[in-house]
Amino acid sequence: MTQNQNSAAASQKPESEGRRPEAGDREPRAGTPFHSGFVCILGRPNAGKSTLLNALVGEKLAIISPKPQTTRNRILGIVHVPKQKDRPGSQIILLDTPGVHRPDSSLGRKMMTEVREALEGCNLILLIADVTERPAARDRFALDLVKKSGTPALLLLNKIDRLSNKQDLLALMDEYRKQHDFQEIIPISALKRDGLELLLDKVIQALPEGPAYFPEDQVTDQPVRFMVAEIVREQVLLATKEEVPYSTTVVVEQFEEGKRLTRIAATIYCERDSQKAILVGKGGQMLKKIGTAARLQIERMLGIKVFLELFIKVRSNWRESREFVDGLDWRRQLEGLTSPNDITRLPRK
Ligand SMILES: Nc1nc2c(ncn2[C@@H]2O[C@H](COP(=O)(O)OP(=O)(O)O)[C@@H](O)[C@H]2O)c(=O)[nH]1
Ligand SMILES: [Mg+2]
Repeated sequence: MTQNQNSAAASQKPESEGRRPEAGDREPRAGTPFHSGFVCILGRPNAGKSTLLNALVGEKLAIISPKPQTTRNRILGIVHVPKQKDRPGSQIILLDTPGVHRPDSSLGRKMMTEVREALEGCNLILLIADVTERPAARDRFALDLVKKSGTPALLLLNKIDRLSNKQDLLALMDEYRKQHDFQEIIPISALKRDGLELLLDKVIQALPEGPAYFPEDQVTDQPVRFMVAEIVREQVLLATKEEVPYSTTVVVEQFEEGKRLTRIAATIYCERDSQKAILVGKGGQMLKKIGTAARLQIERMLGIKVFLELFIKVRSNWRESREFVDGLDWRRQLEGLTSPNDITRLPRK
C-alpha cells in the first residue's frame, strides 16, 4: 500500500464503519447554501439502478449484468456537485439497492433487508422503472415500499434509448401519475447518460441544506477488497448461465499490497459439483477466462499490477444458510478486521 492510499484510508475510516454520518460532522462552507442528503435508488431487478449509480458518481462502483439480482447489498456512492450559476454546491449520497423482489431464500431475505435499511431515514427516493418492460404493474411491490416509507420520490423512466415511440412514454407517465404522487417523473437513459443533468437539478432541489458528510475525494464507503470480490463475481455472471450465476458468491481471502504488486486470493463458492465443473471448464479454460478478465479490471481500479489467484469451493445450499449469508456482508466482516490495511479505499485518481 502506498502512503497516499494509507492516509486516504485513515481519513475515511470514521465515516465508513456502520454509522451513517450525521449533520454537523462537517460544517457547510460559510455563507453559501449547500445541499446534501441520502437518496435511495429503488426498483425491480434489472431496471438499471446500478447503471444509474455508476453514471451519476462517474466511477464503476457497482457491478452490472443483464441478469436480474446482480446487486446483493446496498452500495453507497457519493456525488460531489460543484456550485454553478443556477444550483448550489451539493453532496448527494446515493444508495444503490438489490432489486425489489419476493425473497425465497436466506440470500433473498438478506437482500430485501438491505433494501429496507437503505430506505430508512433517506431524504429522497428515486424509483426507477424500465420502460421496455410491460406491464408497469410489475413495479407494484417497489411502489408499495415508496408509499409505506412516506418519503418524497421521483420516478425515473429508464432505458428511453430503447423506446421508438414517444407516445408510449406519455401513456406510461400518465399511468404512473395515477398510481402515486411523484414529485417529478423524469425520462432517462442511465446507459447513454440522457436526462441526468435534469435529474441532478431535481435531486438537488429536493435535498435540504446540509453539510458535506464525506471528504471530496471519497466516492464510496466500500472497502477495496469487497469491490474486488464483486468484480470477480461480475465476470462469473457474464461468463455463465442458468443457475450458476445465482448459485455463486465470491469471498476475498487474502489481499496483500506490495510496492509493485498486489496479491489477491479469492474463493468462488458454488452449490454443486456440476457447477464447479462448469466454473473450472475444459482444461481450466473457464476459470482462466474469468480470472484474466477480473484481474485486468482490478488492475485498472487499483492502478497497480495484480496477482490474482482463484479457488472454487462447493458449499451446498449456501443461499439457504443465514449464517453463511450474514458472513458475506462486508459491513460485518469489517468488525472482524483490525488492521487498517484491510479497509483500503479506492486510490485517489
Ligand atoms: N438500453 C439500455 N440498457 C440499460 C440502461 N440502463 C441499464 N441498462 C441495462 O440493463 C441491465 C441491468 O442493469 P443494472 O444496472 O445491472 O440493473 P439493476 O439490476 O437495476 O441494478 C444491464 O444489461 C444494463 O446495461 C439504459 O438506460 N438503456
Ligand atoms: Mg444492481
